[in-house]
Amino acid sequence: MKLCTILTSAAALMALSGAAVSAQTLEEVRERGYLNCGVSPGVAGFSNPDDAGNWSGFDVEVCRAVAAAVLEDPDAVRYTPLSNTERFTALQSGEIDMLSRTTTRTLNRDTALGLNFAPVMFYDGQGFMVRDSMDVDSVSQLNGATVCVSAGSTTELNLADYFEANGMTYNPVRFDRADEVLAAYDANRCDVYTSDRSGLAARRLVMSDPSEHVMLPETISKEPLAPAVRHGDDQWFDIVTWTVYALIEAEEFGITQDNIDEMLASENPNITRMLGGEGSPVGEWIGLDNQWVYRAISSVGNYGEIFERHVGPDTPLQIERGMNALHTDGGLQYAMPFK
Ligand SMILES: N[C@@H](CCC(=O)N[C@@H](CS)C(=O)NCC(=O)O)C(=O)O
Repeated sequence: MKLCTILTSAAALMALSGAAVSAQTLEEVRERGYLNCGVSPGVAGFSNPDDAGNWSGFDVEVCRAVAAAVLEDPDAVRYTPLSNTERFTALQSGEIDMLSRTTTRTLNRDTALGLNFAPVMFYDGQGFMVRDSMDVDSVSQLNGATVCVSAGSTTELNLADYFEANGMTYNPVRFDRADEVLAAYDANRCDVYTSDRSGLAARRLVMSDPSEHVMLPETISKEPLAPAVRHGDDQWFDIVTWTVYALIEAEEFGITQDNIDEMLASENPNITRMLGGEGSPVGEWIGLDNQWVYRAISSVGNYGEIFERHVGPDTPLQIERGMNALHTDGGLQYAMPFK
């Protein structure tokens, strides 16, 4: 049996028992007084602790928005840094209440691993980074290359599929932790570093000399990155799902962290209903108070604000909105209606 099959079967067993761990996540979180959120262990722009241990980033904002919605306090979160290989068992075993961590939604994870995925926060794809000095400008020139890759990721499988499909060979150098992958590539142990394009942009920032490395043009996969919860708790799944939609819907309506109080008096009933204005059913429907959407948005801003603050063109990551633009701007971000 291949190693990945063994890992998948073990995780599937955990998933079956995990579903019974808690169908009452909301109650547990309330009693505990804080949310347990699983994140990446230090990826610039996505989830990074500062010297005082305060976490920030695009993925962290989702945890904060959920904590604001359910606990009335965006700071009521404990962050658990998890590697690619640790993340699913942490969720299945109940160690964390949700995972917000550059995690791709796939069939295997959504079914056999016992997870439910909230809406996609970041549409990404797998890319390749090489040294400029290699004088390579396409993946097609990488036949026989040594490739640094993170274990337990979609990256590993995409890499194998792509090279096989194109009749090329490669030597994989795998590590459990992404910082080991980065260190090995930075130390010249591999010709190539492959990961989600956003992850490569983040990792390049902390290389010894970022200017030495270039991203190849090919994107070889779809990596829809989404928060996840475990199977078996529909209400909790609804809360995380609709908190993400609230952030996107807020951008669609032009509701920002700054203008949200003026928006409460909007003439548009769709806006006042969503923000919990008089007679709004949004709290009753989801099992929270009526201000849960208001608190999520006022705590972290709308989707576009979060994007610009952590990963957008004016940040060190310099990522364009691209597929992550609103559907009205030609992108894929589209919130379901709050009615
Ligand atoms: N999206 C892919 C790849 C995830 C991934 O490798 N993310 C990197 C981004 S650089 C990460 O979080 N690394 C942190 C770590 O594993 O320590 C998946 O879900 O398998």
